[in-house]
Amino acid sequence: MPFCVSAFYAGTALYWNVCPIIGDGDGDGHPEVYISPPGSQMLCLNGANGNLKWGRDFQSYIYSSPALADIDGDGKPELIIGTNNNAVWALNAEDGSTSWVYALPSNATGSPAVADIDRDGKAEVVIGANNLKVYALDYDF
Ligand SMILES: [Ca+2]
Ligand SMILES: [Ca+2]
Ligand SMILES: [Ca+2]
Repeated sequence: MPFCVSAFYAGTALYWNVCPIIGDGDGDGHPEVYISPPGSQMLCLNGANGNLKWGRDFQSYIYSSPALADIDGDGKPELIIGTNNNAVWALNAEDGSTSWVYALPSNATGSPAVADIDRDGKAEVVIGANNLKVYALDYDF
């Protein structure tokens, strides 16, 4: 069952709403929890005990809930997020290192979705931005 973390200003205005994603990002057969708490960090937690496996600060707000998928076809999942400094990141889900980063013309405030939308056998990353446009990124850019 999906769950999200919401933060509110004093009163009722929504301040932040992010949803973690759970999956086996390092291939050891045990799930990790990937979440960006309010701020600029992405955290990978041990799904069994909540211990931090890795964390990374993007120096920019993350309003984006992450996606976990093998977008380059190497058998290992990438963690995909958008950041408020106009970037879409694909991270090595095992250690948080950068696989690639793509610059958008606007803040990547949406949450990415991954699917093979052109049916070429390779996944695209689709994400909405603050300029009210939706971008589909091909891995082979
Ligand atoms: Ca794991
Ligand atoms: Ca991969
Ligand atoms: Ca495709």
